[in-house]
Amino acid sequence: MPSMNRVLITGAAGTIGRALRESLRGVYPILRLSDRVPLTPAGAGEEVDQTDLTDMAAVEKMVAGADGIVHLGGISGESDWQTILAGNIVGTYNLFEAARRAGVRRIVFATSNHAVGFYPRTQRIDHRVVPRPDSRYGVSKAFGEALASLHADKHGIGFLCTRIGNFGPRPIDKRRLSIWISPRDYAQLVRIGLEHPDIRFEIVYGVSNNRRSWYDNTNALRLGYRPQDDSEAYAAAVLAAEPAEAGPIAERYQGGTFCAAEYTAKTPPE
Ligand code: 15L
Repeated sequence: MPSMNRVLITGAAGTIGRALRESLRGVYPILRLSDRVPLTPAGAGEEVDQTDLTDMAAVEKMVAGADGIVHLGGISGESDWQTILAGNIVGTYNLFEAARRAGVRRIVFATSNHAVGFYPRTQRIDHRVVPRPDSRYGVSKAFGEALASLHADKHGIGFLCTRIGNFGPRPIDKRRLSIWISPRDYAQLVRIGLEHPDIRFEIVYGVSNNRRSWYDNTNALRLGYRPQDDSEAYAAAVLAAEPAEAGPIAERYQGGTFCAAEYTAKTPPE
């Protein structure tokens, strides 16, 4: 296992970042927490940093001394092209490139179900399918996966790309019953990404053990992932509260409303 003395978390002010700050406390000697917005002051075993990922000089300072990185930073949903370009294309490039220069050995990349959102809900997909992004955001996540592959093959950084479904204490609607991940299950995946002795470039689905899953997550199981939670425990309550259907395109594809937004094709893709 690569020695993990200092682990950097980008996007540490977001929902997942705040949860990981709690669950990884004390797991590694030093957690360096970074975001472009201010964070609450550092506690024991923490370092706090404020960096905009588009500023390469600042990114280089942020990664200095890190042994592993959990990259959650950037834009976490659909946006206009300039915003996606800056946060997720330039930002991810700067981070992976600075990590390479600094000799970082391991990166867990928070990619998304939206990198493959245009697969229909009737299809069970695994980590080997080609990307089918459902948005500019999804394209940026597919870009990050490709850039990770390049840095793994050419520079030997180990990457675990976690295609996160929907992170939260409980699934919030019918679609999320298929893609939900609980905080403790995501923390387990992150630890596998940082600690597994033999990771070069891997894609896994960041989902709990959901009975209604659209994913064949064999690759995560192979790496030792044993998810503890299943959205089914919440299914009855979620379905009883479900509002009207989201429309034919949103209902047909895994990415839901991300697929339906700005949709103009005459014939829905297979
Ligand atoms: C994501 O990738 C987003 O980061 C999150 O905000 C949700 O939209 C999630 O996907 C989802 O598909 O529910």
